[in-house]
Amino acid sequence: MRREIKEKTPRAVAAAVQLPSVSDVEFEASLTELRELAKTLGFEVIRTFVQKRSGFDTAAYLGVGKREEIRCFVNDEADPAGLEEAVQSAAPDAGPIDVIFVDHEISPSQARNLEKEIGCQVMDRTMVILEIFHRNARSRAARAQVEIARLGYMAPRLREAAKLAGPQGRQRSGVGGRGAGESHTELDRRKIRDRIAELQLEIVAMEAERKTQRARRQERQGLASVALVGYTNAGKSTLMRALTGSEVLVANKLFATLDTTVRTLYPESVPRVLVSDTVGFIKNLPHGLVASFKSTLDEALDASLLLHVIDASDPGFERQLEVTDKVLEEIGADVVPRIRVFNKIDHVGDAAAQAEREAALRAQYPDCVVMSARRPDEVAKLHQIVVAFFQRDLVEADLFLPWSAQQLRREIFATCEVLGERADGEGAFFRVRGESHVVESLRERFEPA
Ligand SMILES: Nc1nc2c(ncn2[C@@H]2O[C@H](COP(=O)(O)OP(=O)(O)OP(=O)(O)O)[C@@H](O)[C@H]2O)c(=O)[nH]1
Ligand SMILES: [Mg+2]
Repeated sequence: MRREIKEKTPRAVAAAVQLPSVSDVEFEASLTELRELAKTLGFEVIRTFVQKRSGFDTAAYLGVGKREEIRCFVNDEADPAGLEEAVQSAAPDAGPIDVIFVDHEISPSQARNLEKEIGCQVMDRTMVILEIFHRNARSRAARAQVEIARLGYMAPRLREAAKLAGPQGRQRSGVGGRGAGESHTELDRRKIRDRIAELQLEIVAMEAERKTQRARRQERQGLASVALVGYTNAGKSTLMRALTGSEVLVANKLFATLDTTVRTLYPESVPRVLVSDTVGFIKNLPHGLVASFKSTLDEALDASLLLHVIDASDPGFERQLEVTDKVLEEIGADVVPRIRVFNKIDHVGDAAAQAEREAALRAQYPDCVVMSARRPDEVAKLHQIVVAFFQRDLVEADLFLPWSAQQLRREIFATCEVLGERADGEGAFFRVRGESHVVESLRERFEPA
């Protein structure tokens, strides 16, 4: 009885075409990632079908033979060309296949044809990513941005559905406020356009609000800020937690973080450093999402330093590193100083393998940091490196504060490091270290003209 009540994990297969320009390693890494994405959505991928082709099949992405093979597998029929697989699929735990995941963005008509022929739902890479973003979006801004991207993805697919429905899809005029000869789809498309416009207005308003907040924050706390950027699941939020002692969401799934969070580096330093956690990158991020998440990544553009976090234990880390570099370039953040942080070194085999990987990384990327977010001493070292970066430009100076202005004493301690203090009949003398503009503005305010 119990077994029947228990919800079954939906089952799926994955499929991909390998183009001649794509190496085996790259192809495999991308497929592994697709299966990871599917898992994040709660699916169990029980089989992967691959095919080498000079191009995608215009009608249905995969070639005829491969489609037939998948159809047989999904429908549990004997495949004349692959009897062995059919036997395998007839195992007692076999259940229906709910979805076929495709590792490229395919056209609406390719998806429809594939769906009809194989007899189960098709989800392409873009749709999978959109769905994950949709589930994980928390803030109002993130939700609006994801909805825009989803609507943009859906619009041409509705058109496709209408084409298939044929002339019956057309409705007589005047019904339900529809214009003359306007079909359901046209109406839906108009609704989608209106909704997108509405959401865009909302986002503009929210952005304006955020800009003011950000400006206020920077004014209040100075400009020292560092942003954690990098591929999804690299460990950005884990490092954020470790560096700031805060409780941000950490999860072993893709795109756990969709909003930028900002916290103060802890233990606090002079100058105070703000750390922001950002949305993770991925290969072929749907275009709609690149644009809509630009505002989230703007935080990275504002930062004075980027910590580019890379999962050193992932076999595909080099590809992931390139993707992040490319996106940063696209949003114009490639001019921001950057430190490469190779994380999860604890996850690279045994001690010998870790040492070997570390040496290789250091040779290839001078000035990089190799560490594990799970080792407090290594987190402390990263903390030091960040602080040192912001202290590079600090100046030492003497400040004099007359007794009449003692209420400003707190401000000195809040914004500078006080190296020494002595007093005489007139007031107090401070030897301080701080950012030059901070020291200058303190001096202007304290010292009588
Ligand atoms: N072994 C090991 N695991 C780590 C390390 N850092 C993070 N992880 C794990 O990696 C997974 C992903 O970590 P997150 O911090 O959520 O990754 P993220 O980069 O914020 O991911 P998104 O928000 O999805 O972009 C979690 O299961 C972490 O516990 C590390 O140094 N070593
Ligand atoms: Mg995260």
